[in-house]
Amino acid sequence: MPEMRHSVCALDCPDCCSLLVQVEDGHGVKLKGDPTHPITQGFLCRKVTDYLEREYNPARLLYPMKRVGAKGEGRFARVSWDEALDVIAENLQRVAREHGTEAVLPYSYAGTMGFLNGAGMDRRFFHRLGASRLDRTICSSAGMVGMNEALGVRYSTEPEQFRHSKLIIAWGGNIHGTNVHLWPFVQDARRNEAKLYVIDPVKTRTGAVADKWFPIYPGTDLALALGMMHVILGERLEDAEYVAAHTRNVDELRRHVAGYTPQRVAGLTGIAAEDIVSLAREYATTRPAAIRLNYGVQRSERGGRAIRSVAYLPVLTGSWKEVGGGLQLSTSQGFHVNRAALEMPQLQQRSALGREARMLNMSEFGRLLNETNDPKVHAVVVYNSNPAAIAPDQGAVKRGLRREDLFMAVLEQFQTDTADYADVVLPVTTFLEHTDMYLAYGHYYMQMARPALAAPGECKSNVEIFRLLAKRMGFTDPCFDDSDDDLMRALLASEHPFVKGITLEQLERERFVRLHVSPPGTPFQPFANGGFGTADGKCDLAPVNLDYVPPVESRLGDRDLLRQFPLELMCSKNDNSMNSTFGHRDSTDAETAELWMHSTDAMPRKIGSGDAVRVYNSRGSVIMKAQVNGGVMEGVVRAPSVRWPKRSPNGQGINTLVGPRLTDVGGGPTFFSCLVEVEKCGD
Ligand SMILES: Nc1nc2c(c(=O)[nH]1)N[C@H]1C(S)=C(S)[C@@H](COP(=O)(O)OP(=O)(O)OC[C@H]3O[C@@H](n4cnc5c(=O)[nH]c(N)nc54)[C@H](O)[C@@H]3O)O[C@H]1N2
Ligand SMILES: Nc1nc2c(c(=O)[nH]1)N[C@H]1C(S)=C(S)[C@@H](COP(=O)(O)OP(=O)(O)OC[C@H]3O[C@@H](n4cnc5c(=O)[nH]c(N)nc54)[C@H](O)[C@@H]3O)O[C@H]1N2
Ligand code: SF4
Ligand SMILES: [Mo]
Repeated sequence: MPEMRHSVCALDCPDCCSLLVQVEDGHGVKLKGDPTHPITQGFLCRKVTDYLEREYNPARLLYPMKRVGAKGEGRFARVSWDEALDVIAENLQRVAREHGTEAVLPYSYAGTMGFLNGAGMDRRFFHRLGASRLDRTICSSAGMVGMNEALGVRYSTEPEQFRHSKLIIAWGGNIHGTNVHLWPFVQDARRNEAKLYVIDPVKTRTGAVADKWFPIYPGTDLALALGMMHVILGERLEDAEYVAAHTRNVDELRRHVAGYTPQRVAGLTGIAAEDIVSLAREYATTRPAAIRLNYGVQRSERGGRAIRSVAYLPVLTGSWKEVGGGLQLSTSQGFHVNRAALEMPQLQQRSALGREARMLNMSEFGRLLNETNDPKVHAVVVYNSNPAAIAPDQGAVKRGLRREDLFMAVLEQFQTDTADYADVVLPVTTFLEHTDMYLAYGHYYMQMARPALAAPGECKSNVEIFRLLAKRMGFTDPCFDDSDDDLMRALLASEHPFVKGITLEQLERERFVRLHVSPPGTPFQPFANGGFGTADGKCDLAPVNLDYVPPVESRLGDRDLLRQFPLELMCSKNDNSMNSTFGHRDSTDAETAELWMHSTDAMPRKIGSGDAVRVYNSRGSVIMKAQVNGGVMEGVVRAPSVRWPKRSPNGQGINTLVGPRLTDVGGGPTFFSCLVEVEKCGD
């Protein structure tokens, strides 16, 4: 029998799979999905099935290094851990002394979803230092605000319940590509005659196999939801009893949506009026109906309010009463662990200006590096992220990273574009090599994992690195001696009923533990009897700020911009990679070099599949390879993302084209409100 060790996939994916590593002579030879995990169900996505390629890749960073070339050039020399940590500590202390502690900025996101390595010792370290705090908005903050505005709390339908649905709507979500462990439940439902509809400007893998694909103009979901509510409320298809008992202000909403007739909404969304009417009727009368709302919708200028309006739909129809009804955006809020005990915000130091350390928005990284003053950012520590590839307004980001008066340390597994700009690079472990505890944002099982494989070279975990740095900085607080187990126990010390009673021993023994969201064997139905997260438990339907306004960068937006840059760019997720994480792979590089086009847009530009094209707007240009493949609606181009910029012919990545504008609420980036023009290279 081969030895099988357990681990948990730490990538930024809703599925948070439980996995098994087959080990021979201490060497991992194969990864498999854990057959006993109710959501993983024994399989992994392709990118992680191949993860050992990454684990043992000769390009893995194995030793600390310091820069010997120019910033961005990527020339480094090996140094000892002692020297690397000394250089970082000296520079952070120097910056703090000369400019104040707020001149230091951590930059991190979800390279690992683990609590300890994602938001553990690092948070303690930067609080204790008094560094600027980072507002982590890059992915989901607009949607979070939209959900909070609608429901007051962000609980979601469990994936297991989708098998009971009779109508599933993937709304701005590519289930098969980005959330593949929901797919078996969708297929179960379809075997039971459920329909799957997809609302997306792109014919994704999911759209291609759905019962119907509704191509929608980017950034117009708010209009579609208002149009559907027009039909539902106009034809009295709402669940009057549920609405009367558990909502407020439905009459105001009814008056508001009266103006959003199917004809008007058809003009705004590109979906035919009769399709809007039949979609609304079918949604309201098919029981149960579930919406898988994903994050695509909220990466546009009006994205937050769009999420809020979609979240009203299952409230109006009373769909939350049914097993297999409701809506899923994210399950993460169910994980009511004791984050304060882990992150220790009480360590925060007052800044030299006598205030609480300021909060800086990571989606504005370019602006932060180039324009922010009082104090200017003089030191950045990057971990779990690759901002030179993934942050908007890439030109500004890179200009900032080239600043000679900026000190930067990067904790990485691979030599990313960001690492090329570092003064010091520290090699870190992968999730297969360190201990961590995990939430999920696509199910309700908590998990933990011990190292399954030995760390290669001199790699250390983020947790260990921040422990060591704390010592170097002279922080004597005992919390910097906490072991990984201490951190996990702190996290589990929660009084919330969803978590209370779950122990480290139980997680270690059972691998995954369902949160106590409902009694064992019963479905979690957060709003079956109302109970929204508002003061009086009612969902407020008042249509405040719920008028449709087109994104500036869209086909109904700024006329002048549109004349110059008539195509809407969707730089959405690539099916076989994970943001920029697999950018070292040739297969990923090839997939993320493609630009999908509609033949109607390609023809007048004399572009055919395989042609090198220049995609550009006022912010820059990116060289890609055209694919005229019927995968997008007219007027839309798609770039499966995110390619490593340094692998593209002119060194510019797709986010060079994405502007700095933020979403309506939540301060999120607007990756999917981006106008471009395309021309054939050489013309
Ligand atoms: N394979 C793979 N899986 C991933 C990731 C990955 O990079 N690759 N990334 C992970 C991360 S970080 C996240 S946040 C999740 C995100 O998971 P998803 O939200 O499913 O992914 P996105 O590609 O951001 O957006 C989904 C879809 O929204 C569509 N879309 C764009 N604009 C609009 C719009 O205005 N209206 C509508 N209706 N649709 C629109 C896009 O075309 C896209 O197909 O996936 C995670 N899983
Ligand atoms: N054009 C475009 N841009 C996007 C998006 C898009 O759809 N299109 N999506 C946006 C979204 S939703 C998100 S969430 C962000 C994601 O942006 P990021 O969170 O920056 O994600 P990745 O690009 O995957 O980079 C994660 C990095 O963390 C490293 N890493 C992994 N584990 C560890 C660890 O334990 N320690 C350390 N120190 N490093 C580790 C990996 O090697 C990798 O380089 O990108 C955003 N940018
Ligand atoms: S990336 Fe997602 S689907 Fe793939 S193994 Fe990890 S958690 Fe599972
Ligand atoms: Mo994300």
